[in-house]
This record gives sequence, structure tokens and C-alpha cells, in this order.
Amino acid sequence: MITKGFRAEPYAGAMPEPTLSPSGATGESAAAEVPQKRILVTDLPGPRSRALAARRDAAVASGVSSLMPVFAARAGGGIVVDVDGNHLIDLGSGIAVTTVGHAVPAIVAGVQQQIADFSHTCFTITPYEGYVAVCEALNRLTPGDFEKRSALFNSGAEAVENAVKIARRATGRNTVVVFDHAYHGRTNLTMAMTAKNMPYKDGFGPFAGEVFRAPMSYPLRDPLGTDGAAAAARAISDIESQVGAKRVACLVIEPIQGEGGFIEPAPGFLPALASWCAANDVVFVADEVQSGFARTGKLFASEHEGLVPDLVVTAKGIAGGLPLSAVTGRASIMDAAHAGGIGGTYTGNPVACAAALAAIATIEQDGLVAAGQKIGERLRAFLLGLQARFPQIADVRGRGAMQAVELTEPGTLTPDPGLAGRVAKYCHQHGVITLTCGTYGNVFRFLPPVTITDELLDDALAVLSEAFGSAVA
Ligand code: PLZ
Repeated sequence: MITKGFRAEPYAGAMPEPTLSPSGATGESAAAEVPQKRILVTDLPGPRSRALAARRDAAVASGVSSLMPVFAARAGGGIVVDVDGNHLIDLGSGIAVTTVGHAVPAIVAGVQQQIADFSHTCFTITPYEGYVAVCEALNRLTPGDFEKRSALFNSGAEAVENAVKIARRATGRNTVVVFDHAYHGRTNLTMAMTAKNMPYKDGFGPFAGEVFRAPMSYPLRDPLGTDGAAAAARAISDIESQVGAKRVACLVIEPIQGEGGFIEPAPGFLPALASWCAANDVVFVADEVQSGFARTGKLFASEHEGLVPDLVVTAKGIAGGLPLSAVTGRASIMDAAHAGGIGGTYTGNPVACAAALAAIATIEQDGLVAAGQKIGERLRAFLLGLQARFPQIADVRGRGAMQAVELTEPGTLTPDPGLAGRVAKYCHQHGVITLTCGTYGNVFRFLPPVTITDELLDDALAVLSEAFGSAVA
């Protein structure tokens, strides 16, 4: 690591050169140019970030918050370079988006070619090949060897909404079953589907109706512990007695919950729910927005327990940072929506499709599913070692490059969000981008690009270890 260290006193050195590339630059991929090292040349935030923060406060609505007061200038691989020239290690991937890494040359080239060819026609007006090719790839790669169809959208929330629309149309039923701790988005229907009030829902109602929340399997906190079959039976009993199976259009679940705290349900929970759905003609929808695309050591997290969802919702990692999302699944269900019933001006934008095709090719050609597994092993070994040193770590969970630690007061289940916040702050001040999550705000999560180098990951984890030492002291 090259560092001048985090300085508490105001930055007194020469103002660094601006790091934004001049407009019209011919866009060589930044990945090759950005050294894969943590380098701190100012305190964080540096003077340019502080100046931008002042403009931000005056111009941007305060409901839109930012975790770190550091402004990005460029990025490559596992490093984000800020406007002051600091090189930060990215353990968040922009919330599980740049899974293949920042500025991947194939994605840069694909996007540049497409935007020069055409940026938009609207697929529902004059279609183009990229959209079709992304659907073909999704149909080939998602679990299940039955005939499939896909439809493309912009955001994860929009795709979740469309999965519900399609399931309602296919079944002629209304109710959507979701789970405790779920996160599905910020639109009106997906706010209703999301569990946590603050910050996602508070004061933003009334919410869409016909959403039923069932109890989740949360091994650390659930009296049923690791008995997934019993937890599924409890959820099914609630659904049957309080809704009625014949009223349920779809059951929507994240195979590993994301914002809710990286909660991995007990083994057997998901397969039992899927079997119940199949037996009752309920559409089983896996929300793989956060867990999909090589994030967990499989291409999709559903595969860890051999789940074959009727519909899979994808976004984030699908397109290396461009806004694209999808619903993929059984042709018989997907084709239930009438012609013109599904669409949108920008859905399946050609530039985003070009990025997705390059990201998918990179995942397949560079063996990034296996890379995610290896990251997972390294991360798990480190986190278990950390747990042995810090009794505040009540749980280490997740898979591959989607893992987390849950922090509590030692020997209890009382959440300790304060500790999570202090650890995160230390990491941020020392040039490591880290995220927290969880219904109780006490889960510290790791979402590195699966292409991160071992040296970079080890350096970031060394900072994390120091952060724990300093935060519990
Ligand atoms: N489903 C499982 O994780 C997005 C939210 C960040 P959009 N998660 C990050 C924030 O604070 O808004 C997410 C998810 C799962 C759906 C979504 C929604 O995806 O692309 O943010 O709409």
C-alpha cells in the first residue's frame, strides 16, 4: 500500500491536478491505467471533494443521501479514484453492480461502439439485435431447461413490478407474498413489498394493496434456527390461513436477502416454498437483483439449493454499471401478458444491452463464477478469524463475494448498529469503501468485484481488522 495516511488536520499540500478526463477523450479503458493499490494523497474527503459537497448540498435534494463524502473521478478494476487523486478500494461495487470490475475493456468497447451506432430507437418501435441477444443469453443461463422468454427493463424495482404484473396476468389472482426483511425497491408496489420502514417507506404511503408478508427463516434470530423445513411450514401455514393459496398470484423472495441483512435462509426453506408454489399454481419468483450474475459463487444464488424458479428477476451485475434489468422465465407464464402490455420508453436500451452482452461474455470467458468462489473462501476464512477475536461478531454468513458479519452486544442478540457505523467510518477514512445493511442496521457487508486482486482484498481486510480494533476499544 502507498499511503500518506488519513490526516485529521486540514489538507495543506498543493492542490492536486484535476483528475476528470477531458471531454472527447478516446476512452481507452481506465482499468489498465488505474494502479490496483490503495493510495491516499489527501485526508478524506480531500479539498476537491469538499468543494463538490458544498455544491451538492446547494443543488441536490436532501432526500438523496450519499454514504461517503468523496466524489468519484474514474475507476478501474477494484479501485475508485476520487477527484483529489485518492485511490479507494471498492468493497461495495456500487451495491453489487460492478461485479466484473470497473472499466472492463470489453464493456467499454461494446458501449462505445453501440453509442456511436445508435443510442435509442425504442425496442417497441424499431427493435434491434442487442435486446434479442440479451434475452437469448438470459434464457440460456437462468436455471431450468424448459422453454423461456425474457423481457428487459431499466431498474431492479421496475423488473420486480413487471414480474408481479406478469404473474397476476398468468394466474388471474392478486396477492403477492413477500417476506420479513425483504427488499424489492422504492416504487409504490415495491415499497409495499419491502419490509423496512426507515428510510425506504416512512411517510411515503399509502402503499399498494394485496401484499402479504410471511415470516422469514433467519437462522441467527429464529427460534426454529436451522430447521428450514419447519420455517417453510410456518410461512405456508400463515399464507394458507390468512390469504388462501388460491388467492396467491406469486411468491417473491431473494434467495439471499440483500438490504435486509444478507440473510441466508436455513437449508430446505427455499425448496419447500418452491414445492408449495408448484403444488398450488403459485408463480415462484426469485429476486436475484443483488445475488445474481456470479455474485455468490454460482451464476445465480438459486442454484445453491437447486431451485428452479418460474421467474427470475435480474439487474445490477447484469450490465457492468449500465441501467438494465430483466424478468426471465417459463414461456407459458411470460407470454401470458397481452401484446403491448409490457414495455417502456427506455426498456432494454441498446447501450445497456451492449454492456450486458460484454459483461456476460466476460463472466463466461474469464471464469468469474469460479473467481467469486475463490474470493468467497478468502473472505470467509478472514471473517471467521475476525469473529474469533471479536465476540461482537454474532454471525458470519453469505456466499462467495456476497458475505456479511452481524454485530451484536457480546453474548446477546441485541443489535449493535453503532459499532457497524464506527467500523464503516474508519474504513471510509482509510480508503476502503464498505457498506452496511440489515433491518437493525448492524450488518457489515462485503460486495467486492469478483475480479479484485488478492493483494487488494488483503489490504482492505487488514484495514477492516484495524477498524474493529479501533471501534471496540
Ligand atoms: N431487489 C434484491 O437488492 C436494490 C438498493 C439501494 P433498483 N438494492 C439496492 C437503495 O438504497 O436504493 C434491489 C435489491 C433487490 C430489488 C432492488 C431494486 O433495484 O435497481 O435499485 O430499483
